[in-house]
Formats: sequence, C-alpha cells, structure tokens
Amino acid sequence: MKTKITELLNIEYPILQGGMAWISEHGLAAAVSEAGGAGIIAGGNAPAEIIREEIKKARALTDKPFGVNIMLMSPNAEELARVVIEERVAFVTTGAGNPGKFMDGWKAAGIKVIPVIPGVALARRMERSGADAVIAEGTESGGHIGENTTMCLVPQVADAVSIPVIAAGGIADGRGVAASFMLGAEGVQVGTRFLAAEECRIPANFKELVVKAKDTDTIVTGKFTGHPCRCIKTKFSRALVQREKDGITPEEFENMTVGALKKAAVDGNIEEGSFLCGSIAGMIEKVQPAAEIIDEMFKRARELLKI
Ligand code: TUI
Repeated sequence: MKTKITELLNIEYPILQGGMAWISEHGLAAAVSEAGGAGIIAGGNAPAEIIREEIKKARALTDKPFGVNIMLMSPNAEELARVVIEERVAFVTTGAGNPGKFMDGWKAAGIKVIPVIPGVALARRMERSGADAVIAEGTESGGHIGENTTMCLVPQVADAVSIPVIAAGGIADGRGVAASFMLGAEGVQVGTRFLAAEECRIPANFKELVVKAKDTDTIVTGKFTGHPCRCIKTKFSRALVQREKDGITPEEFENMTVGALKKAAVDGNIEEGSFLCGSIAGMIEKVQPAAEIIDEMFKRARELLKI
C-alpha cells in the first residue's frame, strides 16, 4: 500500500507504532518493522545510552527502517537528540513539546523528522521548521494528550499543511485506518493495539487490562497540571482523579505519580501504577503477533477503501 508515508520511510504499510515510554523497546519495534510497518523505540525518560543500546539491539533483529521517539519533557532529550544522529536512525518522532531547536541538526544528518502535534498552529510551525510529516494526535490517545479529537484534528491539519499527515488516537482496526485516509491522512500511528502484541513486553496484567477494557474504561488524570494523561481506570487512577477534584496540591500529585508509568509498564503494579492506554482499548479483544495486527488492519482497510 503506497502513500507518501511509505515512500518517505521506505516501508510497506503506512503504519507507525506509537513511541510508548517504558513500553516501546527494541523487540516490539523490530517486530513491527519486520512486518512492514515503522517500529519505534521510545526514549521516554531513559538515559540516552540505554536508548543507544536499544537501537543496536533492534538493528540486530531487523535490517528494515525503524525510528526513535523523543519525549521532549525528558531531562535526557538533548542527549538523545545527539545519540540519534550518532546512530544514524532512519527517523525521529517527537512528543510533548516543540522540537524546533533540534530540527536543523537532525535534517543535516539526513534523519526524517515527524513531530506529534496536538493542533493546527504547531503543525504549521513544524512544516516551516522543515518537518517531513506530522502526526496529528487526537485526545483519544493514551498518555499525554491534547484536547482536540482525531476526527476534528486530522482534516484541519491536512488542510493547513502540505507535508503528509499521520493520524493518531483511536485507531485500532481497518475501519480506523480507512477513516483516517478519508480525513486526509496518508498514514496512521497505532499505540494501544500494539499493547496487545505478543512482542510487547508489558506485564501480563497490563495486557489483560487492555483486552478486558470496555469503551468507558479509560480516564484522564493530571488535567490541572497542564499535562493530562489518559490511562486505564483502576482503583489508583480513579482515586487520583477524585483527589484532583477535591483539590490536591501539585506536591501531593507529584508524590502520588512519580514513577507511576514505570510501576505499571515494568512492574505491573496495580496499586500505584498508571496504565497508559487509549480509549479504543474497548475494541481490542486478544493478544496476537504484531505482524498479524498489521495484516488484519490493512486487509480490512483495503477492502473498505476498494484499493
Ligand atoms: O507525548 C505523547 N504522549 C506521552 S508522553 C508521556 S510521558 C509524560 N507523562 C506525564 C506527563 C507528561 C508526559 C506519556 N505519553 N504524545 C504526543 C503528544 N505530544 N501529545 C501531545 C503532545 C504535544 C503537546 C504540546 C506536542 C507538542 C506540544 O507543544 C506545546 C508547545 O511547546 O508548543
């Protein structure tokens, strides 16, 4: 399936795997790339040298292109921005900020740059700074989110910029892919469905939460901080939101949430972890190989699009 995104990234299917902190490591990224998509290693808050090792491990598993996601709020973002140049990764996606200051360096190194943007203004700014494409991410996504929905955001971004647009947020099957193309996207980014990939190394209880989730089973924490975060409803995340409603202080919030992503994604700690997840989890029914997920999604999308 050829689009500007398959051409840009030299991949077979126009699908990027979301860069999920503590989750998207070399095994999942390599599996997605081997299957013809664009695998992504998430930098998250990890030290840049750990990610350098992850890049090397992914290279040992696949000759196909993969990327690195740089979470711009990380204290290690600057160092990781250098490591991706040294390691000559094929492409970089960015999240949670404006990557403007890194753009020239990446472009000079021949790295394709694809920022995640939550709105039209930033999409325009990214195009002017030399981005190769943008990921328009709706509020349906897991993790740190903007306010606009995928349905509203994608066509507005597609109208505003000339570079290709990748839709993200709430896409987990062939209908989502087909709809994204109808909205003007030339590719999709999928995170939540890959939580249920066999190659995704999250704890079994996290996968079970995703597979068992219903349509109403995600909740947004941290709205008052300016960095809202969507996760699965658990006793912990419900209590956190209740505390926010009752007037939690920023310090108390910080104490309750420090390390919560790792506690969920690495330890499966149901008592204190934030199980980041998109609101499409209700559609996800089973754990299956990444290649099967991609094949299924694109077989159905092609039937619907009659291509
Ligand atoms: O970044 C994500 N998702 C994430 S990052 C993350 S780690 C984290 N945990 C708690 C609080 C904050 C971060 C977990 N999930 N998705 C991409 C994304 N980027 N969503 C929204 C944005 C975004 C927001 C503002 C991108 C740019 C932006 O620009 C503001 C500016 O500087 O103009």
